[in-house]
Amino acid sequence: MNHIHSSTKEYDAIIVGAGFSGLYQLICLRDQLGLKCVVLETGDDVGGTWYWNRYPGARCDTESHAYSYYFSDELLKEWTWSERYPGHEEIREYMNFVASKFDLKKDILFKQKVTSAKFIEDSNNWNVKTDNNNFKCKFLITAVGCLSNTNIPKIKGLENFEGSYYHTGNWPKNGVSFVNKTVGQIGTGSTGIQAVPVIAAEAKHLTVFQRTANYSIPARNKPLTEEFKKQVKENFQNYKDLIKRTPNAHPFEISDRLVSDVNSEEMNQIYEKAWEKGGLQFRAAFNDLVTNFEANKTASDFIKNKINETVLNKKFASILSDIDHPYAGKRPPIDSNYFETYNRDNVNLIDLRRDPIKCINKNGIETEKNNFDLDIIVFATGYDAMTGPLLNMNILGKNNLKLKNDWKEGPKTFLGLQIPGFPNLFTVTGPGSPSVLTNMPMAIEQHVEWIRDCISFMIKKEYTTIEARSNLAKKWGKEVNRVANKTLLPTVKHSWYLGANIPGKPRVFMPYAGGLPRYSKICDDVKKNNFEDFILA
Ligand code: N01
Repeated sequence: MNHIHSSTKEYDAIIVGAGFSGLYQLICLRDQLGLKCVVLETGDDVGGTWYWNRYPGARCDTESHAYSYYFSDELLKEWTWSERYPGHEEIREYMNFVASKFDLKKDILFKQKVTSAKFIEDSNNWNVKTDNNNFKCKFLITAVGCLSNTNIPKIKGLENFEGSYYHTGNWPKNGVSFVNKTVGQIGTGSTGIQAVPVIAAEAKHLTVFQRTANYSIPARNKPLTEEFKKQVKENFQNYKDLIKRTPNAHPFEISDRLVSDVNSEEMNQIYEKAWEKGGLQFRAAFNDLVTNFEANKTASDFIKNKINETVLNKKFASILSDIDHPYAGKRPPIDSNYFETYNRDNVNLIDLRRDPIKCINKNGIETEKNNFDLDIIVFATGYDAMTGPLLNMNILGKNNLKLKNDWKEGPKTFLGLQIPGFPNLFTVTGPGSPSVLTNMPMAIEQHVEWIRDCISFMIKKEYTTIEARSNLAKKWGKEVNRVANKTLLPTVKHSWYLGANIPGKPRVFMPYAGGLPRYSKICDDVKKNNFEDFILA
C-alpha cells in the first residue's frame, strides 16, 4: 500500500537539478510540451555544477562561444561572453540570464535535496521526497550532473585538524581568504591545476601534494576582442554546425594527419603551434594521439620537455614531469601559469608516490617523512563521478529494486538514458552516454531534446510507461566497452572514467567514447523506430 503524504504535490514531470540540463529540460517540457513541471534543486540558485564550483581559478576549459546553449538563436544573439574561457562567475550570470529570459525560476524549488525516489507500480508514478516535501510525478528526470558528488578521501585524523578545510566542488559562497595563510592542496587534476596559481598568488605559502603527475597545456585565456565577439554572432550557425559534427562537440576540427605522416621537424613545429594556441585543441593536432601509444608518446614527450624547460627547480621539474600515463588518456587539464607557479618562492611540491600521506593531525598533514603545519587544506580530490550523484538519491524501481544494488557491479543503462527496472526515469548525461567526453552543453541538449521527444511520443500514443530492456542495456554496456577499447582511455587504470578514484567502486569505463555525432545517430534511429527498443506500455 502506498501512503502519500496529504500535502504531496503532483506534477507531470519532476526534474532534479537546476544546472544546464535541468533548465533546458524545464523549457522543453513546460514550454514546448505544456507539461506541469517542477525542478528540485539543492542549492539556493541556478547553476548546477557551477553553483558549487567557486574555487580560486574555477573556469571552464571549453571556449566560451562553444560553452553555450545552442537551441535558441535569439539567446545566442543576446548573450556575449567576455573571455576566451568563461569564469565561474560569468557562467552563473549566463545561467541566471537564461533563467530570467525563459522565466524559469517560478518553477524551480530551491533548497530541495532529493532524499529518495520510489516507483509506485500500482499507479505508475514516482514518489519523490526531499528533506521537507513529498512529490509525485509521472516522469522523473535526473539532471544532476556527472561531477557533483564530491570526494574527500578518508585520510586518518582529518577530524582532528584545527584549521579549515574545503573541497573545491563545494566552495563557500563568500569565498576563502588565503592572505597570510599557510595552505596545503591535495590533488593536481583539472581543478587543482586551475587553483594552484591563484592560491599561490594570495597565500603566504602553498604546499602542493601530488600523487599522480599530470600533463597540462596553457589555456591562453584572454579577453575576447570586439571583432571576435562580432564574428561569433554573425557566424553562430557555422559554429553550431562545426560543434555538432566534431566527436567531442568542441569548436575545432580534429586533424586527419597521423604523427607518422610528418618528419620530426614538422611534428615539432605542429606541436609548438598548438602549444602557442593553447587549450584542449592540442590533442587534435594529430588524428592518432588518443588511439596509438607510439603517436601519443611524441605528444607526451613534447609536454614533458615543456615542463622541464619551464620549472626551474630541477627536483620539482622531475616530480611534475614524471608522468606515467599517455597524454589525454585522462581528461587533459589546461592552465594559466600552472607550471610557472612552481618558480615562486612561496610554493613547495611533495611527491606523494615517494612520501605518502600518513595522516592529518591537529596542525596539518603528516607524510611518512615530513610534517606540514597548515592553516587551510584544499581538497582538489575530484568526484564520485557519473554514478555517484544518481546513487545518492536512493532510487527504488520496480519490485523495490534499489539502484545501489542493481549497480553493484557497475552502471547498467540503455544509451545512458534509461535503466531497466526503472520505468519513466530518464538520466540526462547518464553513464553510458558521451557526457564527460564532450563539451557538456552539447551532450546535454541532445539528451534533453531526445527525452522531450520520447515523452511527447508517449503522450500522443497514450503510453503510460517506458522502460529500457535488460538485454539491450547489456548489449549497450558491451558497446560502451568496445568503443572505449579502441582508444587509450581505458589503459589509464587510475582514472575516474573507470571509477578508480573511489575505493570499492566497480572498475567500469563509464562514458561512451564513440563521439557525440555517432551517438546522436543511434538515439535518432531509436526515435525513428518509434522507441521500439524500449518496453512501452
Ligand atoms: O578531479 P580529478 P578534478 N591522496 O579526479 C588526487 C572536470 N573539470 O576535480 O590522479 C592524494 O581529475 C588525484 O590523484 P590521482 C574535468 O572533467 C572541468 O581535478 O588519483 N591525492 C588527482 O590529482 C575533470 O577531469 C573543468 O593519483 C588524491 C586529484 O586529486 C573533472 O572535473 C574544470 C587523493 C583529483 O583529480 C575532475 O577534475 C575543472 C588522495 N587520497 C574540472 N584522492 C571545466 O573546464 C584524489 N587525489 C569544465
